[in-house]
Amino acid sequence: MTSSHPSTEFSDTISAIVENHVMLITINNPPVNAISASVRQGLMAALDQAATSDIIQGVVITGAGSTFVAGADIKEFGQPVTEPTLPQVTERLANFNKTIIAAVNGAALGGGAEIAIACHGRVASGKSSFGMPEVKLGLVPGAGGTQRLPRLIAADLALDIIGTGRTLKSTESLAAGLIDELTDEDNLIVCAKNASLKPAAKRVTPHYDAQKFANIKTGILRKSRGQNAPLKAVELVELSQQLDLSQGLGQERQIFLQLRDSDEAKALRHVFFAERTAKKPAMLEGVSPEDIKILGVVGMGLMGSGIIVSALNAGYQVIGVEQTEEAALAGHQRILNILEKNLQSGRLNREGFERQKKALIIAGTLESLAPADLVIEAVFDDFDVKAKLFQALDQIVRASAILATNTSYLNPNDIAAATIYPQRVIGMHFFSPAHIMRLVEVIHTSHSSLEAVASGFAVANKLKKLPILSGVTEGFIGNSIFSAYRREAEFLLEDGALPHEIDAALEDYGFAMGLFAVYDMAGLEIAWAKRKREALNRDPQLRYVKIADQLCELGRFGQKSGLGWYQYTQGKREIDPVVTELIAAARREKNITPQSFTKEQIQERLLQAMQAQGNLLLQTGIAASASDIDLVMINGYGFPSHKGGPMFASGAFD
Ligand code: 3H9
Repeated sequence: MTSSHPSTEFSDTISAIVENHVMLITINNPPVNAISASVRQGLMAALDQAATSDIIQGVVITGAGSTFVAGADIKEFGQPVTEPTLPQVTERLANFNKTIIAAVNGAALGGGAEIAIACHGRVASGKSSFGMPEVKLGLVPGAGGTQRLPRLIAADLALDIIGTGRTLKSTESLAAGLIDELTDEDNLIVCAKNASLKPAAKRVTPHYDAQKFANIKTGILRKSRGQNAPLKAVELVELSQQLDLSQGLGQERQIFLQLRDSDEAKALRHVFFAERTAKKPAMLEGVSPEDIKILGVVGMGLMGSGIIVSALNAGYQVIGVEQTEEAALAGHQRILNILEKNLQSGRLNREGFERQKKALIIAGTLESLAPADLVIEAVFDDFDVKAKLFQALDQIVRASAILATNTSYLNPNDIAAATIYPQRVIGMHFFSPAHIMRLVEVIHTSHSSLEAVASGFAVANKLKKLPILSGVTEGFIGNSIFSAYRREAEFLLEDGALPHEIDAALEDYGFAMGLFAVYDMAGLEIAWAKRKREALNRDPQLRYVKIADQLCELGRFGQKSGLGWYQYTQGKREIDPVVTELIAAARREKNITPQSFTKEQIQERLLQAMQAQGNLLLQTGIAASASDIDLVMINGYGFPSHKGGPMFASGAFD
């Protein structure tokens, strides 16, 4: 005989229905069922009823929609803590007097994963995933995750999940022992209900591989670069092996609360919301993008090949064009090599690999681009070359197809003006290697139609990139700020700092590598050629530092020539007295008395230079928001995300 009661609302986000002695609690807090105060209160109220009811023998918790629970409500983090807290909720779940099963219907992240592992068992559908991404927000799991996960699955894997913030697919979760049963979506609730009517399984903490644990720890510490949260995550997982559960939970709470109010967490929260805001630019509100199915890419060098790989990954049909057979062969091979690598690493399965190979057509003539809906050019950065190419495409592709230039420094307004339909020309400035780097600056020229811009934006989104809108100015958002930063670093050289001091200050701030070391790695000759081209138009009144030119004149092109801003002995970077003397001579020539700078002073000057340029871009409408500028510098130029970006770090959001 079945018995059923009507659904009860325990809060505006929690409802429950009792059927056949099982209470099914549904968390319904769109869009991602984040754990707000209302979710916590509702859960506790539902549990109160389940605890005392004679009818209820088991409890199932699930999420409405396609997510289980995406974690604590990040919007509540700046505010005072209200009870019941999430640790109180998970503690109640773990110690509940009736079996509680999580029916994991989608992503269980952060506090969502903590709710799931506090339950006595987990049944999940193929759409589920598990992760504790708190370190990416400058936090550690704060509702038992650091203590319960290493007791549920091998501690080395728990450390990996907590310390890196990576997400496990359902099959990986099953293999790890994180879930007990994987089932069809349609059977999820029935299976969970059945499980809830059985006594909770007795669990033994699984063994783990101490060597693996040590290796994972080393990897996390190496990558943390000035961030505190990953170090604390490691510390807490280690403590889970030393303390009893309640002591461990006490430590976790203390550390979580300290981190929650840290500058690192504030900065990373800013980045989190900046990314979500960037997805919906005000300029494109209500504008429908064109339906793009076939992408053309002209130029299959490093950049073009990377763009093609991203497009194939996103499921586009791609036509790649190169002028010579040799270049086409080389480009094709480069693309195949990347696909092979993706296949070997498991990022791509055999079926996907074959599908992607088939979706690519390589052609030797522009005429083959006739069916393309959007053509991206990635040819030599020269105005005549690009203008002629677009003029030729005007005669080939249909009038509504979009033409995107990948230029870094040319003026896309001029390129557009050289074509028959300038309104369909936009910029899509990819960063190299384009199949890896997330950032794409989508450039609206003074001629671009909003539909063309929206289409470029939508394509970049589909490529799983981070598109940021930019107006037209020299270097767009990123290179324009980078130039200001580079210029200031060179002023600092003349004013008294040495390359290794500036680099040390930057690395201390959180950059993976200092500016001068990066220059040496990338090679100095391309920027030198650009400076020589610009020399005629340079305002002689402006301060100009010629040390970089002098290095190139001496044949010091960076690491590959063994000499650059540093000298390299067997690949090892060392201070070079020749460079120190060049700098001293530059100071003497300008009568500059060198000062000594602390690393904080160096950081401050560089930050201020970036911020001043950022403000200029905002005033002129080139950048839509300060948070867009932050995202560009973090995702394209190595600015440490845990500092929030140059605008955030210099107080633009205080
Ligand atoms: C935590 O759990 C701490 C605990 O250990 C301890 C506590 C004591 N809160 O990304 P989308 C919003 S820390 C509030 O575009 P998708 C988001 O802002 C948390 N809001 O969708 C956006 O809003 P809007 C650990 C959130 O499908 C909308 O949802 N958890 C939260 O590409 C859609 O988001 C995480 O770090 C949240 N937790 O991706 C997970 N999450 O439409 C963070 C999302 O107004 N979330 N929103 O702009 C994610 O990774 C992705 O959002 C997810 C969906 C994969 C869930």
